[in-house]
Amino acid sequence: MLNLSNIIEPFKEFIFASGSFNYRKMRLLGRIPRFRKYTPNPMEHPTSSPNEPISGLHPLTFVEKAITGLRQYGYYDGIAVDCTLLDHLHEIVKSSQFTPRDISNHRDQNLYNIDPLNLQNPGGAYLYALLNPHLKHPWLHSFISQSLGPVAKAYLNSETVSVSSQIWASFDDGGRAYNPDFGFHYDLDDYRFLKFFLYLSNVDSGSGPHQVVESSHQHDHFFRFFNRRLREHSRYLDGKTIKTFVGNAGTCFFEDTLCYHRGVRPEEPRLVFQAEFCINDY
Ligand SMILES: O=C(O)CCC(=O)C(=O)O
Repeated sequence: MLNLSNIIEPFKEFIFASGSFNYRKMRLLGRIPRFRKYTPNPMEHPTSSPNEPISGLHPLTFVEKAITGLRQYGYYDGIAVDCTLLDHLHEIVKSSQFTPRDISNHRDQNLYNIDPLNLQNPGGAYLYALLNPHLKHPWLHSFISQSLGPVAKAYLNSETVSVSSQIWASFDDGGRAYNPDFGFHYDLDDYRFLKFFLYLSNVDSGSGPHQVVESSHQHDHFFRFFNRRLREHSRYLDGKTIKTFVGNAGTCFFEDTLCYHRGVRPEEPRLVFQAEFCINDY
């Protein structure tokens, strides 16, 4: 059902959101499939293939399978990463300092250490993040560009992609924290974009697993235009297939987060690495 706040939300964001005019324009027009297709840098025939396939998957098969899964379901999880990658990422976590990121509490300016093998909340926040670790760690940069980049370029149909990355740890918030990402929503980070998630800790149903509404990037475009965030118990979800990603550290997947998705409110700790590919750099 459409109410007034749904109707004005896309336009309110265009007028009042922060960011450049082009960014705000994208946040409005990116809701419309036609604009997502006909944007700058289209490349009809992507040519590159990964130099370092993830865990021995044949590069071309891997890219093709990933693209097919992403187009059809909005995600691809037929991937295994090897222990070396996990160890490297744990080393980064150990040697870095994390910033508290609670949306409702900006007061804490301290930096915190996180032990990836013994996740304990180091402060008073429930969420801590490390932004763009690939800029400080060249091997992570090359893993992203060589192993993940070919999937991104092929899926986004663009030879040039901009990359960002983050690692975040979430902890039990006692049911109190405000975070709109606990509810189903879709992202508007660019006209076309793609995310890769890699769990750095074991994740079960209590650790705030990631969920995605399968194929929701493909359908219901009119509804989607006015409903970037779903209400709790939205009737839109009736009859939809929701995929919940649980698994041991090393579980990973690509996702087009134009699909409705969320991270469930956590009761147990979770540590996640994410890389994001966009076709523009705003
Ligand atoms: O915590 C999660 O799994 C959800 C993250 C999310 O909403 C996003 O990356 O857009």
